Amino acid sequence: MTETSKPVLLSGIQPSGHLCIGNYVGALKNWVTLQSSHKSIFLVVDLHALTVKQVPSELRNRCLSFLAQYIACGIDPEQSLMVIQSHVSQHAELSWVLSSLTYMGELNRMTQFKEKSTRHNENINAALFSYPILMAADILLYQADLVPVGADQKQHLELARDIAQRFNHNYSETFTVPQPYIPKQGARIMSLQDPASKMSKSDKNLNNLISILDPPDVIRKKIKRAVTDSGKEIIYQPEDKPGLANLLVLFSVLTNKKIQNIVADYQGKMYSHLKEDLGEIAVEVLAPIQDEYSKIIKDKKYLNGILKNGAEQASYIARKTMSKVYRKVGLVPYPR
Ligand code: AQP
Repeated sequence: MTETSKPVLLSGIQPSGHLCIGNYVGALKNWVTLQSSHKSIFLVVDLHALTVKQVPSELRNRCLSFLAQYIACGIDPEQSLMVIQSHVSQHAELSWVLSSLTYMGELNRMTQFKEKSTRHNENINAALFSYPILMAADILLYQADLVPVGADQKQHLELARDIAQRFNHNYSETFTVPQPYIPKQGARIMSLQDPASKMSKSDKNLNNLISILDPPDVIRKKIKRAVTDSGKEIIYQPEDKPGLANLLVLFSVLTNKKIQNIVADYQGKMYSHLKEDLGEIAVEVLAPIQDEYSKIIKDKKYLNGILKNGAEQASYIARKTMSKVYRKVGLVPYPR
């Protein structure tokens, strides 16, 4: 397959909190698998991060840190574009146009808005509400065919598809209607202390998540302390034993072993055995990533080179899409 005939893959993560094992399993790991068969663009979506309060200097550092973690996890800068969202101004421009095609009722139905406005009830701002429109713009700007995400983003992706179809219907064929790629397993890793909630990278309780950069002892300790039920038997029953089921899912995605085989291996053993082994497995998966990260993060020239190249190539595609969009909706072209 030639570079130009490859389907376009786009995904992004907002630089908030600590990139966690949920993001790794639900998103990053799949980006790495899919990058060679696609023309891939991976975003650090910094404009999205503004929907919750940020400390500016920390946000700035986190953008570079996330980029370095993408590379340490296996994203190849020779193969894929890596872009900071705010470096391509067309994201915000397209978002404005698409907001004129999105209904309040649609945004009102978004469960992430409901969940985040409960979590950040001191700051329920308009951007938090219109976040899915900016996400649609991120995707449609690059005519993405495939968008790998965790299960929590499925609803936003469906909205992006609806908006694309609406635009195409109103103004003629313009946008590719994107397909979601949701992993069969690991699409929703749960919080370690509260297995009824999703593991989230900006959770204030750091015991709820395993950060990609957590030191080995911290990883072991967090898994050891993960909430499970008071039973003894190791079986996979997400309804009755959600904490244990979450650990089994993690075990399975990190080792590529089937859950039923893991359950069989641990017959007659205790939860503590499973937790101990899972702690070692997580350390083994994350240690090489951490080593790589510690080298990359020091090389600001290398990182800036990747960002410059990413912004230039992404802007080229984005300008093409935007001039088409502005023309179709009836705006006057810039005089030449
Ligand atoms: N627990 C999870 N299990 C599997 N996948 C997950 N993702 C997030 N949490 C899990 C996926 O990781 C990507 C990150 O997307 P995002 O940065 O836009 O934020 P999010 O979906 O709101 O993720 P977080 O971790 O919950 O961020 P915070 O706490 O900062 O809001 C997406 O592909 C997501 O599906």
